[in-house]
Amino acid sequence: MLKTLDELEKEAILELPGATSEDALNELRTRYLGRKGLLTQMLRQISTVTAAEKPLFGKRSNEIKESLAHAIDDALEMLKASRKDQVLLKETIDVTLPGRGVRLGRLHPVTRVSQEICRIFSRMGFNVVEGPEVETDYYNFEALNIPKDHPARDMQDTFYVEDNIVLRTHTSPVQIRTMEKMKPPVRILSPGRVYRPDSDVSHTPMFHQVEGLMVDKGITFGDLKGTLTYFLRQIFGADILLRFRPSFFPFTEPSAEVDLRCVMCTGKGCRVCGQSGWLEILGSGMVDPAVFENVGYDPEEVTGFAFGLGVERIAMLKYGISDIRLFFENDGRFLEQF
Ligand code: 2NM
Repeated sequence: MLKTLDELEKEAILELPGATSEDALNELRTRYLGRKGLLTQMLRQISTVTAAEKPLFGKRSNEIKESLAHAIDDALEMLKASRKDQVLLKETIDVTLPGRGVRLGRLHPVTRVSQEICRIFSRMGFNVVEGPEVETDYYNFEALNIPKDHPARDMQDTFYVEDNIVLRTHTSPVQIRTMEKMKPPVRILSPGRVYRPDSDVSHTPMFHQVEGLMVDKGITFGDLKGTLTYFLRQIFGADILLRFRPSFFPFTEPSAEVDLRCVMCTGKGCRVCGQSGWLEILGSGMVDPAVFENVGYDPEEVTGFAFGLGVERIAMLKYGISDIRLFFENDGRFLEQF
């Protein structure tokens, strides 16, 4: 009987290295030391052992039980320790690695130019006013003295949402709305998105405009010239050459377009200026008395000037960009240059 006890111990010791998982070790423990385990069964046979052998049998089986239990406990401990080591190894952080740089965003060039324009006029006392992008026919056309048969009202030139509802084709409706609400003196600037169904290298169906309006007693064409000249020198530099050329708009009389001596060829004639040596930069004029009547101002009492410009166009000339669509492609290689 003692011999089989030794054999049992040897078997258990041989099996131990093969139990490499917690489950395997617990299974081993149950199989040998459990209530129905091999060693327990062996102990039940103590009755078959001679009286002389009994003390030694008992002692040996207790020793085996103890040492096996210890061996299994030790193996479990080691297993836990090595698992912890593996976790620590996997989670090691190399604190000497250089940090990942935080990529900073920036303002879109159109936003920057729009803000720059607003800042220049703010310094001259203009207040920035915004308004709706979906407008009624009245505010977009009628109040601005644009007649029912005017080509600007064509489906080809205006996005119609419904009968009498349009996407604004300019920001002038904001100025009409403001004049309806306040009495002169008025000095406002209205930046914002406008919409026209055009698409080529210099037109996109949505673009940005800034329009300005100054109304008071005694405002003259001289005020218009002085204000716009000062503004354009702030944007393009003090050494630019400007030309005020007679034009026509339904909402101003007289009207003038302002041309800038071509920044590319300095007047010699090139592709950018269409060989003319001049670049059209903005439209302007003295507000037509019919517009003042529409907002309840007395054209005998007040006069005013107004102007409108395309922000993308200014940005293109300022930075030498030849295709307006670059502003809307969201290509970082383009946008990061500003
Ligand atoms: C332009 C050119 C000339 C303009 C006129 C008005 C208003 F509402 F006062 F009548 N706002 N903007 C105007 C005048 C706009 O854009 C080329």
